[in-house]
Amino acid sequence: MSKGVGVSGEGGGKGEENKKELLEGRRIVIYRLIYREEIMKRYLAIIMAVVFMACTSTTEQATQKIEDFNAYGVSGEVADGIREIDVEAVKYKFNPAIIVVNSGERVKIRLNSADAAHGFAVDEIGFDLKGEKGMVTEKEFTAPEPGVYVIKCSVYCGLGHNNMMGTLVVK
Ligand SMILES: [Cu+2]
Repeated sequence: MSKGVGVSGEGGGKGEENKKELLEGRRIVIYRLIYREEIMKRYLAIIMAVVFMACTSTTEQATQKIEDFNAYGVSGEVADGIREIDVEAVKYKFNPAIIVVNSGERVKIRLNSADAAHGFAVDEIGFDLKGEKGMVTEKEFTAPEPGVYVIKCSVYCGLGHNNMMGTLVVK
């Protein structure tokens, strides 16, 4: 009888130990989860910092001043009140890469997509002229407020596509 009690007592002790072990184990699991979360947070912070830096670098590019282009004359020729500008698009650049117009005037872009399908887009003013390989396409817009605007290729044309950019200077 007493032996039995002893055994059951022992058993109870083991049970307690098991419980402790279980609790320890749970605590370790929780610590690991927290630790993992900390690492994830750190990764997230790093990713956000990189994205932020990438964003600020692109804005820097767009915040060039009109004065930086004083040496450039107005592009193209005016015919019937419309400034017509010929632009050639070839992997991976626009020629000319810098286009200068006067604010408020009507502008026609004639895009020669020489070697592949390209596009000529100025996102800030919602302008997008797409071109097919070996073809000339044209589209007009009214030159916006004076400023420096980014021209981008708007048709995927290969590995250098994302770097195919030009500058629209509105004086
Ligand atoms: Cu492209």
